[in-house]
Amino acid sequence: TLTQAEKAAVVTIWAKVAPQAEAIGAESLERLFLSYPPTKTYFPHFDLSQGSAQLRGHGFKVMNAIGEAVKNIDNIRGALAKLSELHAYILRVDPVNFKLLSHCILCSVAAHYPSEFTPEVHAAWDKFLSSISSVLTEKYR
Ligand code: ZNH
Repeated sequence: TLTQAEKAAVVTIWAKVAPQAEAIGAESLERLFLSYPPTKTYFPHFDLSQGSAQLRGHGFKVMNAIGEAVKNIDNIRGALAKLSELHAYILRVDPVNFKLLSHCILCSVAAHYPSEFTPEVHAAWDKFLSSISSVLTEKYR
């Protein structure tokens, strides 16, 4: 669980990211697909070319879900319950991929907000993304 200071750091950096959610989300997906090509197999029905409408739309949805988790930082499990079921029972995304996407989101945020991205913010955001990944993969069996 996140400390009060970590929660505060997450909320602060999210305030910067939120208005750019679509751009940051799409960039994170581009980084994911370029650095870890096997992840593309989950999106056979998508146009994955840079800046495509589907990439931007999906990037926005992913970042929006992260925004819900920020708003409900004391109850991430409750906030993402539906998404957790979707990923476990329907999409069946291999849990290792959550670490890869989290890393790519971390890189996008760092690249866009270098001066805000202190070691403390880095650590807090990393821990927060891990909590989200745990929630989204906990229903697997
Ligand atoms: Zn996921 C979907 C979020 C991860 C794959 N996703 C999705 C959505 C969301 C999300 C919000 C939408 C839903 C609806 O529509 O209802 N994810 C998310 C998050 C995360 C994730 C937050 C983390 C952080 N995913 C992921 C991964 C993968 C995925 C890692 C692989 C690689 N997803 C996916 C898919 C889908 C989704 C495939 C479906 C898409 C379409 O549209 O089709």
